[in-house]
Amino acid sequence: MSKSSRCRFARPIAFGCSTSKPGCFHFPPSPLKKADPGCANLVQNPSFEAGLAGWSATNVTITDSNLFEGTQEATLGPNVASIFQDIPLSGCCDPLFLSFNVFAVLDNINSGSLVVEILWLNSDRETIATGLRLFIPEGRINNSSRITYFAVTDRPPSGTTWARLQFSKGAGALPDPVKLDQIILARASTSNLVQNPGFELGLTSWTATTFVPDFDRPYEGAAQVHATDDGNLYQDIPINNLPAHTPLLLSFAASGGLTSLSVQVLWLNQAGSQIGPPGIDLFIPGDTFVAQNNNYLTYLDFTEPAPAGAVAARVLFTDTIEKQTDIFLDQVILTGAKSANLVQNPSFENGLTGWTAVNTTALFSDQAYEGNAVARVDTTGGLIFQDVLLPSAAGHCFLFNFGLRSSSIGVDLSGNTLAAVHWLDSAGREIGTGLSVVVPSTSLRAQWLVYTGITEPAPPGAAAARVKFTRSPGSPQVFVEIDKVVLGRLS
Ligand SMILES: [Ca+2]
Ligand SMILES: [Ca+2]
Ligand SMILES: [Ca+2]
Repeated sequence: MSKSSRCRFARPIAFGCSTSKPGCFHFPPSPLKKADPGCANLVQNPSFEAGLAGWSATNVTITDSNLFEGTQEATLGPNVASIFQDIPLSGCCDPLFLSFNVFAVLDNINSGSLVVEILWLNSDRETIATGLRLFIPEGRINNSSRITYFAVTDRPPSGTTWARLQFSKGAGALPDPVKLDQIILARASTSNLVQNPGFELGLTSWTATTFVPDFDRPYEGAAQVHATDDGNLYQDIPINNLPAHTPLLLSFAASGGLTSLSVQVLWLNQAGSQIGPPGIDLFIPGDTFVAQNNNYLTYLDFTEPAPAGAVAARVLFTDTIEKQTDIFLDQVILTGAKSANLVQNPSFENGLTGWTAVNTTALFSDQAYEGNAVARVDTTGGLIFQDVLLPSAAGHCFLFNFGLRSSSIGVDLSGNTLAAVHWLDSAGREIGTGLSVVVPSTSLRAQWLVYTGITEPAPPGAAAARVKFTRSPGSPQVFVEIDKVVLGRLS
């Protein structure tokens, strides 16, 4: 047995255990260990539903107040704290896509900073390179709204057999604990194609009117961009080194006042002219940003496959100031992907077309997560689902993403919402569950929450995915809204 294959069965439960080989931790396979993680979520116990099993943690406890997903979450701190997990990588060297959700305890006034790292390790569990180092400045994680982060690593160097995913928290103003939940790490098709994606080099590689660099508590790093007037910001990103007709994944973070934002991915030909309709065309109303209490809201979507002749993708942000306010942007991600968003009428802009609903209506909203309409589930409970055709799905994993909020403020309860992806055979019969996301009643604060998951590989015979949301009754008058449902292939 080779060194690397022996190490791949090790578990990073604790340091200092007996080991026959320095640096290589020999533990029996844990019940949490997946046989071959493949394209699925590579993180073991990613939502802390089994406490800290699979994680190595210092000053981290498991808590259950104001949850994001499931019944438990990790709370880092007070003061400094860290948590990490070593993840075996079967087959080198795809970049990895990362997502996680952070929040502060209710009486938190200023959390410490958070550093999120992905380190590439060799078979002896020695660090050979850094794949990602994301810095979230002190005070950005607060109790006014949750943030779902997205990031993509570099391509790991050859010899990488493990990825170490690590969160380290600095001390803030007490009480300063940071809550962490719903961690996703999955294979991506490419690393981030955007140059200077987090504006750490100001406007280098970008073309901007009115947007200027800004350094006040960004989403990540030490810089963001800021506009106080109508304007736009764009970057043209070569895609002619990708296979023809490649779809792309776009993500970004935005915050601001009463300022609406249009976000497009446009296809450019060799002459630099736009061809075909936009690959992505999103609209975020100004009132939506206001409702987030000046904290960042993140987005993720897939383009249609690039049209013939496309050599570049232009990522274009256009802001419209509705009153004398402003807008901030940070962390723009564009990677190759393997499908468009497969959901029909994903943002309810065409009412409930394509969806089957009970006690759920589509309606116009000034505070839609995206566009001008949302699906609203009644206070008595209700459901909505769509069967999404999946061409050649078997063995592939799908990224699932949606925005959800309730009208609840304070202690009013919204009921539980269960979101899931079920596999269907060609006769429309359910043949398995790909993913289940539990949105607990207590997690909702009248703001948009961004949920993301990765399904398990689709089983043989899977011809469609049933994307469904089911909500139990909450307090009278408290409804739940769902918007912009995404199901597509990262890799
Ligand atoms: Ca959880
Ligand atoms: Ca930044
Ligand atoms: Ca919408």
